[in-house]
Amino acid sequence: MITLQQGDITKVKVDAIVNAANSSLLGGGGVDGAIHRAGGNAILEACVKIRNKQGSCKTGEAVITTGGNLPAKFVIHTVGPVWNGGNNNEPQLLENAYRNSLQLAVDNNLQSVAFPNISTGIYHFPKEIAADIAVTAAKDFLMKHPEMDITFVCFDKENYDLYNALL
Ligand code: AR6
Repeated sequence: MITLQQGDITKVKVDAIVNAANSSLLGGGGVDGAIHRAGGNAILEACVKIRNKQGSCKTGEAVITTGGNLPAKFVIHTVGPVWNGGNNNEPQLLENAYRNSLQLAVDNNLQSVAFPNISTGIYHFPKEIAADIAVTAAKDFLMKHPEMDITFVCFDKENYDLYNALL
């Protein structure tokens, strides 16, 4: 099942929300900043532990932490690509970010996952291409895992309208 809503992902009560993080995992602006602010220090502490163990999180990969004070139980931190013209594997890396986040949810026996529009803010990925990649990745994943509930949480109306047309 795929659900679409417009709003703030930090308010969404699902098993895991996905964070559009950077490879440092130490927080930043945009949705990353909002998630760390709303979820509290437990999330950052968990990120620091992961970094100490594995180093940074590569683009397209994902890690999981507690949701801290969020209504969501967990946060899956993934790193989308910075848009750099489109000939630097950006589409594949964005698809990897969605797919690896969903796989990590399944590996942790989670059923409901909410995504922001990864890479379409500070990382400047064109929204229309990104929406197509996100929806295609979600539909592909649901073929193998029909029990999953995937929600797209769009912050801005432009993204909401793009997803609405695709879904
Ligand atoms: N809920 C849902 N979506 C949000 C929220 C929110 N509270 N706040 C922003 N968005 P961005 P990126 C949307 O810039 O492009 C950070 O500094 C926003 O409108 O958060 O992947 C990281 O640390 C946009 O559609 O992430 C990285 O350094 C989408 O979330 C870098 O930004 C993603 O925008 C990652 O850049």
